[in-house]
Amino acid sequence: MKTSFSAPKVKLETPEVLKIEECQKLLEVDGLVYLSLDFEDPDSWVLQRLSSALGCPHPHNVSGEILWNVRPEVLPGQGARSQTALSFPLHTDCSFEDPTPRFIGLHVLRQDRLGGGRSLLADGRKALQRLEPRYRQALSQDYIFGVPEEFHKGVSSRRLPIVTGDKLRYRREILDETACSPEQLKALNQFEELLTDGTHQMVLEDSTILLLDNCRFLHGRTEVVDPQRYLRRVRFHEKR
Ligand SMILES: O=C(O)CCC(=O)C(=O)O
Ligand SMILES: [Fe+2]
Repeated sequence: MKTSFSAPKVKLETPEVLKIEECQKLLEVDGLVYLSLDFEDPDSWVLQRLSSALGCPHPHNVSGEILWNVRPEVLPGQGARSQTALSFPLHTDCSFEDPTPRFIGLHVLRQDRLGGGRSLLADGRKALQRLEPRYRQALSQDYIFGVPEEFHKGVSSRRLPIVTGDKLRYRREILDETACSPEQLKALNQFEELLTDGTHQMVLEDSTILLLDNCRFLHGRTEVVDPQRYLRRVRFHEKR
């Protein structure tokens, strides 16, 4: 695993100037952008504004909430993994939904001050380019994605391809590997190796926002150590 990583950076000096075009371009070309805020934003106003200027926000639940708290407030098994202190292997968000939100954003209200909760990032497109063509073909076939219980909405699994053109969805732990062909399993293993090889660690600092192309970059985190670590998340679709 590579240890340091330099995402394209944008500095916001005031909430009046959100540099939307610059962010849009960076998301399109580089697949990610790391913003630092020179002002207080306790309500994640910037994150909300960015998500609706760059796309269409995707509600997290039936009550239509756009912002989701990511902090260690439940025990493993009692809610969404993002709300536990557990580590999170590389994944794309909502991999089991169709369509998946194209982008995600994370606003850091308080970083883990005890050295945990480090972000893991991997450019899935680069991994796909290095994958043998027959495995790329296998990843374009349907896999069965289990829908985590807390997100069921009446459906417990979906058949979906991991790769569609140059877009991908991925979360290995919810794939039904017993339903995979031997070729599909080999493809998963090679893809995972390439991802691991290209994984970077990044410490997201207080008052920053990370925007990711969720169909290109995979993200994850190491175990959260600081009970006060606090991020807010948005997901959003491309503008139609
Ligand atoms: O806690 C983090 O750094 C990210 C958690 C995560 O993957 C998510 O909220 O989607
Ligand atoms: Fe995630």
